[in-house]
Amino acid sequence: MRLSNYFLPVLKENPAEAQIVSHRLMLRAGMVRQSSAGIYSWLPLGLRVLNKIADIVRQEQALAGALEMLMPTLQPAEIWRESGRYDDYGKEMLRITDRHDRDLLYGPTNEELITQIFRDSVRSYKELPRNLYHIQWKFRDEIRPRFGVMRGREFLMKDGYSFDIDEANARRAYQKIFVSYLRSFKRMGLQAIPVAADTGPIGGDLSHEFIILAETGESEVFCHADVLAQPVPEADYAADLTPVIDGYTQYYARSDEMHDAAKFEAEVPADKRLTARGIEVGHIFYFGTKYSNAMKALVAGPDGKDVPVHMGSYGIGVSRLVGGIIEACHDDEGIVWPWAVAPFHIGLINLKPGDEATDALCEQLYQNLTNHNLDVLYDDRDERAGAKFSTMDLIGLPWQAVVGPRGAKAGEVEIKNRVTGEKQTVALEAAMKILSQPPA
Ligand code: P5A
Repeated sequence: MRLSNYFLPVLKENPAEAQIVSHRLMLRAGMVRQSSAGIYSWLPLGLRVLNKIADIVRQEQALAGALEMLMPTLQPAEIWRESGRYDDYGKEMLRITDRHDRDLLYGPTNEELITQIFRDSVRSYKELPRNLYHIQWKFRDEIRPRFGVMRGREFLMKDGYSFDIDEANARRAYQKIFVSYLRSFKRMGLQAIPVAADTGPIGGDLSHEFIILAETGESEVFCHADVLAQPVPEADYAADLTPVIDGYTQYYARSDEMHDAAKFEAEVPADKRLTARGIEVGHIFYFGTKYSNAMKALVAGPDGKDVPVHMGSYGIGVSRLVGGIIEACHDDEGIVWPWAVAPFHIGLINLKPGDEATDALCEQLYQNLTNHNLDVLYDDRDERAGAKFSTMDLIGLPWQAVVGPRGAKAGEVEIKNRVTGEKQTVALEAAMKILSQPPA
């Protein structure tokens, strides 16, 4: 992508409304713009990151056997009356009336809608297990939307739903998603801590939140430090996952909502007690037959008798993760993207557009890198070098490749590692090799 054709409205000044670093940097780097409280437009650079995160989620869900679908943002009120949540949900639910006076709502989550689809389509245990998910915008009319995309009113969620014949099978479905979430967050460059959680308005008795550590996080985590040393599991979903899950859940790990100070002190030796702030990036639930009973989602079991299906639901805050990753990955100059979610891998800076040798070397590098499936943002604008450097530092692409007239004559490129700040000057071929790998 040539920056001369791109839409990257960066801000020089810190926006006064942004209280935390990720919000500030997302506005300054031209990733998002607020349209009203807690509702954002995603500009091209921000959307690229959002899509990269969603794609990692998709790949890991596919490995775990979950199927992607797409449900609408607007839902009929009736199904929420059936489950009993229409009134329970209160003011967080945005209610809408259409021209025929029918009650609709902008979905805050999709347990009811997926249960309706399931009950109308599946009749027998032979069609189980199933796990269906979508990545769709949600609306919750939060009293205090804040911290940019971290606590929005409209936000992008991956939400998945599992269907099983009994509790034992449903717990296995839960374990698979537990593993897939650890793997997904790891691929985004994050270490997520699974903590025992409250089920809130979703319901059920088994639940974990996935929390990444960040000073500005809204949650407080109390855990045994050894949770952080657990290995990221393999995607071996045919294996018994209980040992992997036990590896994590054997230790005390809770957020403020469920914290029990006496238990924490009794179970965790003083030198292993970790208390920190964090961001909830995922939340999973096993709630048994809560919705299938209320909404009559029954399947015939092996003995021919109808039984309510056992369900779980699994959420990842896709748009929240964009902010969460920035909280974890930035420095004084700006964002420092992990390779896997970087909007572009390489920022190519032409120090003298119009200079024949410089243009030629830049074009060659741009074409070669692009042909190798690397995402390159080529700053071909007629701008001051200083402004180009600070924009690249701000938007945080993992590599910068700088070409000026002197280097161009010698066929050389200056490469900067955005993570370490380290610079090296190399010939074109060596540059290609270095730039095609994530920086160390
Ligand atoms: C699980 C999937 C649910 O809604 N139903 C379907 C269950 N869980 S949850 O914890 O309420 O939300 C899942 C994740 O969505 C993110 N999230 C938000 N992100 C931005 N702004 C918000 N206001 C917001 N609310 C929830 C969180 O990452 C949460 O873990």
